[in-house]
Amino acid sequence: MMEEGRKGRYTSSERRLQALVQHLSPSGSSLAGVVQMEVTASGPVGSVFEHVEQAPEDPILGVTVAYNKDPSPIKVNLGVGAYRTEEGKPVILNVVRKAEERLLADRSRYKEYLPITGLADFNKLSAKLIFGKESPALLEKRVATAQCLSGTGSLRVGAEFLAKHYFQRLVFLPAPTWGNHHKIFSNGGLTVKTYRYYDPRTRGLDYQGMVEDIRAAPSGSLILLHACAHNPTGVDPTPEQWEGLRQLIRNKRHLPFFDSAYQGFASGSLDLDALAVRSFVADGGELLVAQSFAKNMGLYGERVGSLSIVCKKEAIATHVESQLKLVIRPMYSNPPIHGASIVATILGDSELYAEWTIELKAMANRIISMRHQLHSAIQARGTPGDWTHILKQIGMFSFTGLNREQVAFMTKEYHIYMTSDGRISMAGLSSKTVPHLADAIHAAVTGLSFSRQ
Ligand code: KET
Repeated sequence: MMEEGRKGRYTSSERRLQALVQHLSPSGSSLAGVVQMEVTASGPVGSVFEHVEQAPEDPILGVTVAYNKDPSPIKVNLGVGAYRTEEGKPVILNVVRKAEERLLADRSRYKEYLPITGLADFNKLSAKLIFGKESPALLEKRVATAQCLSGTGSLRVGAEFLAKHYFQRLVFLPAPTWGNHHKIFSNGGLTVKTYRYYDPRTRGLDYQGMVEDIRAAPSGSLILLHACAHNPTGVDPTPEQWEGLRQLIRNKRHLPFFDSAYQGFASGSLDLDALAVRSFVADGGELLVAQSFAKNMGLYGERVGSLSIVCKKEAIATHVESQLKLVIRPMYSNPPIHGASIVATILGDSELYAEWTIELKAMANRIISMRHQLHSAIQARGTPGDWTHILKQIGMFSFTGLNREQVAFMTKEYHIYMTSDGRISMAGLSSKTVPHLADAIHAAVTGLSFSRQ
C-alpha cells in the first residue's frame, strides 16, 4: 500500500524488502549470490519455499489417498484400520446416534471452551473404563487424566510431559509397531529405540527376544506396550507372558506406557482387553495409558481420547495434572467438546453402555468371521503356505506375511490397497470382497500373474 502524504519515502512492502535484504545479507554484500531471488517493489518473485521438497505420503493414511484416486469399480481399501460394514460402508453406532440426539435436544448445552484438560466427566469415565470401577488407583485419586486429541494426541502429550519431567529420555518401542509411534515419541523429545517383538519365522511373539531387550535396557527406560490387539502384527503376549513382563519391567524400574487404541476389539470384552493394564496398576507402580475412542466407538474423526498417568499419591497426581496443562495449553489450548460429550453420555448411562458393549461385540465378531472366511477361501484355492496365522491373530489387522513386491502386485493387478508391510485391515473386508482378496493373494504367492499385463 502506498503511504502518500506520510513522512516515509518508502511503501510498507519496500520497507519489508529492505528488512529481508538486511536479514539475508547483514554485511551489506549484494543480495544476488545470497539467494536466487529477484526482488521487485511488489515483492520477491521467487519463492522463499523453493527448497521445500515433496514429502512422501503417510505409510497408512497415504494408502487411502491412493485408493481414492483409483477409478476401478473393484477396488478395496484394506489400508487404514477403520471398521466397515458388510456393505463396505463406514458406520455410526446406534448408541452414538442416540447420545447425539440427547445432546442436541438438551438446550442447556453450550459450546464454550472446555478446560485445558477437557471434560471432567469424560476423564473420570474414560479412566474407569480402562482401570476398572474398583481400581485402587482411582479410589485413591492418584491418577491424572487429560482428554486429548484421540490416541495420537494422548501419546504426544505424554511424550512431551515425559521429556520435560522424567529422568530417562529413552523409549523402547516394539519391532514392528504402529509406524506413527516413532515420530510421535521423537517429536515429543524422546530418543526412540526398539525391542524385539515379532518373529516372522513363527509368526508369533519373540518372547525371549522381548525379555532380553527389555532386561538390557537402561534402568528407568520407557517401555511402550500395546494394551491389546498389537498393531500391525495381531500378536499379543499370553496372560503368563504379561505377568513375566510385568515383573521384569518393575524389577528393572522401567516405566510402562500403554497404548490402548483397541479396547474391546481384541476379545470383544472391554474388561478382558484391559487386563494387562490393570495388572500393572494392581502392583501399585506407576504407568501411563493413552486411550482412543476412535475404533471402539467409531468416533475416528471426532478425535476423542485421553492420557492417564497413574502416580503413587494424590498430591503427586495433582502436580502432574498441573504440568500436563502447561504441555497442552501452548499445543492446542484445550480439546474439542463434541466427541467427549458423546463418550461421556454413553459411558455415564447404564442403558447406553450396555447397548454399546453389544454393538462393539458385533464389530469384533464380524472381524473374526472375516478371518474364517478369508482363511477358508485361501485354503480352497490351495495357496501354498500355512495361513493359520490369519485365524490366530487378534484385533483389526492381519499381518499376512506378504512382502512389499506382492503387495504392490496386488494393488496394481487387483486394486487391493493395503500397507506395504503386508498388513490388511480385516475390518475393511466383507463376504463380497473375500474371494477377490483370496484370488489376489493366491496369484501373488504363486507368482502366476506376474506375467499378466
Ligand atoms: N495407537 C495405535 C496402536 C493405532 O493403531 C492407532 C491408529 C492409534 C494409536 C491412533 O489412533 P487415533 O485415531 O489417534 O485415536 N491406527 C490406525 C489409524 C492411523 O494410522 O491413524 C491404523 O493403524 O490404521
